Amino acid sequence: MINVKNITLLFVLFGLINGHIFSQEKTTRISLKHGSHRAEKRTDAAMQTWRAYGLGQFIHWGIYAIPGGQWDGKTYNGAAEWIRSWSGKDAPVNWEKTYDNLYKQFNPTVFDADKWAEQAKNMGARYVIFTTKHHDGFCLWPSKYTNYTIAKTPYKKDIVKQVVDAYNKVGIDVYLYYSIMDWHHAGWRYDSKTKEDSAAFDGFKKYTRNQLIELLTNYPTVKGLWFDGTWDKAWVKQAEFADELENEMRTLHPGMIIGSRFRADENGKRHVDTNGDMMGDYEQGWERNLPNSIEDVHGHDWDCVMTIPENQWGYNSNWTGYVKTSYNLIEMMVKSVSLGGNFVLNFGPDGKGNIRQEETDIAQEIGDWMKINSEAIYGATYSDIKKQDWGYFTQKGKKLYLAVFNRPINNCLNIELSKKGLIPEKAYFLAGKQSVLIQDAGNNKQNNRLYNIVIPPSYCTVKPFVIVLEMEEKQTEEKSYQQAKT
Ligand code: JFZ
Repeated sequence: MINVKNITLLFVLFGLINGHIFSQEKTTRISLKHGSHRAEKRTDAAMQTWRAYGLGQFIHWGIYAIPGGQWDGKTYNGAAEWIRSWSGKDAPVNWEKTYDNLYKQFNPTVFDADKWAEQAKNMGARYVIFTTKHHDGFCLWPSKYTNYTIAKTPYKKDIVKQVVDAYNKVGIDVYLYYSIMDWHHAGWRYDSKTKEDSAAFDGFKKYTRNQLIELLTNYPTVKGLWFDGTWDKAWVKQAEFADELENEMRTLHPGMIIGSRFRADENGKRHVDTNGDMMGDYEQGWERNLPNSIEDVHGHDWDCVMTIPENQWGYNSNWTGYVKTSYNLIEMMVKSVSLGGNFVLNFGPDGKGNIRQEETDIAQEIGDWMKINSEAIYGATYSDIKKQDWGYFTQKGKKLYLAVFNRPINNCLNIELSKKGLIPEKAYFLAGKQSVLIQDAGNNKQNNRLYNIVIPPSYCTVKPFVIVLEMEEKQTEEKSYQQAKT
């Protein structure tokens, strides 16, 4: 007799026998109403531009920059822009009465958007992501839909507009950061379980839609939106609403770029939908964290957003813990590009609009490096060549860039070229174009070609550097024949 137990057993056995089938990629696709809009990567010009950026700047600015991680002489242990969420027995109370009035003091008299843009340009950033509204709900543009904006501060002037105009003027593309989660809006809910909750959340949804349409209308030159604060249940349940809103935004603003952190599908799946397809135009999950291999990237476009200190996005007057150096950050940028992604470095200006000295120095040092080596970054991407311990490969057409971070004592940068039909023609430093010896090191067991690119022993530097390897498409038969004769 077939009972439930037997059926279960049958399924288990069937499952074991066919385990390899189930563990492979799903072949049957579920039809989704609110899943990804496309299974393939975008190929349009706007997305090609995005892909070629290499380096971006993030700016977290808002009224959290006033306390800068300190409240009533006490230090908040989390990220400075999260101070309003500080709770527990030692935490100050009544944020509604205190933090939510900080805007009355917001008067960034030294804020100079042109100066920021100039610095970003000098660093080599080709796009900027700017916080219009963070989790605290305060709006840096004069939104029609709330009084909780820059217009009600002593400063009054539209900050988003100044940033957009200044960055556009120096040729940097602007993306607007927008947090869906909003600690200030009366209708925001983490979850909505009751009728009252959903009525309140409906109001919040309208507000969100209005503000997003407002941002795209007010600042038509922006290239896209960078969403955050979308992980809570109440929002995750809004698959239909968010999908419609995405369509509305894309219709209003053709070519715009949105990451994978805006909306969930109808099963609550985020970043990738139930079929495994990415939601949005690129993967937006590399947060202070980098992929280690191309497999980690799953063929997606992606960006990495990175802080200079450990986990501070908004201004914190007191950076503690390990603070990255410019060479750490340059290595992360190169690694990002070598794995086909963009690298976005965060800045947190203070309450007056000043960019702190540590960030200024780092921007300068990255800029100095980029002035010489940006060819290995802009428009360059993943190269299907085996990674070596001395550093990273990036590639643009037939040019390979060898970015050296760990110089070998023997000065030999070994490379292994596999079944490519490409052989190295000439090698030279990106800085100064001084040529570098290419030494043929024979074949290995897999019959791949090995070469040593020999750094002149007299070459002395304390900085990471790049060697260009120009490749030619040539038949390798002749060479292997000659070798066979010896
Ligand atoms: C979020 C914010 O909470 C934070 O304040 C900052 O704005 C940052 C850029 O974004 O923080 C996150 C969001 C997602 C992850 C980690 C931190 N994540 O996916 O690992």
